[in-house]
Amino acid sequence: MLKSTWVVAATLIIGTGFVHESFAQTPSRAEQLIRYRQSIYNVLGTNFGVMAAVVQGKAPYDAQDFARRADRVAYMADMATEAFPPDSKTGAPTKAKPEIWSEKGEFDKLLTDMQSKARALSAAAKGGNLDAVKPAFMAAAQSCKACHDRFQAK
Ligand code: ASC
Repeated sequence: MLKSTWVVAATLIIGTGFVHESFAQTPSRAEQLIRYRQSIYNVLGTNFGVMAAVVQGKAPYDAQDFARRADRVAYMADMATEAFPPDSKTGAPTKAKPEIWSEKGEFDKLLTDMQSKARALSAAAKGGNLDAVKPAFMAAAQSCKACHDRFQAK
């Protein structure tokens, strides 16, 4: 084979590899939306989990830290409103059930309830009294569970 033919062949092989790599690194629209949703719930759940340990007596109560985490949870809960666009129903692994979109009225009710319980928890946490915070935390946890039971795949 001519030397130039080898150069062309090598360029094609290497070039094809780059093209494949760039495709692999560009997430689809659905993947981006699902990743966005999972980011919101990851930040929400991680902060809620730290608070849960305090409420269960497994970690010390630091009122300021607890209140800051409650604010984060309320903020993420608010962001969850934009976490379920129709384009994010499928396209990447997700525990979000299709019923979220087919029973949107019911889903929105549970989401709105969770947001309201998260705001109440954040308000209670500003008081700095763990005994007063506990019922607000339990109400928020129950609102998480109500939606997961119905709309989150196991
Ligand atoms: C958590 C967490 C949830 C809720 C829920 C409450 O800590 O990750 O999804 O509490 O389990 O029942």
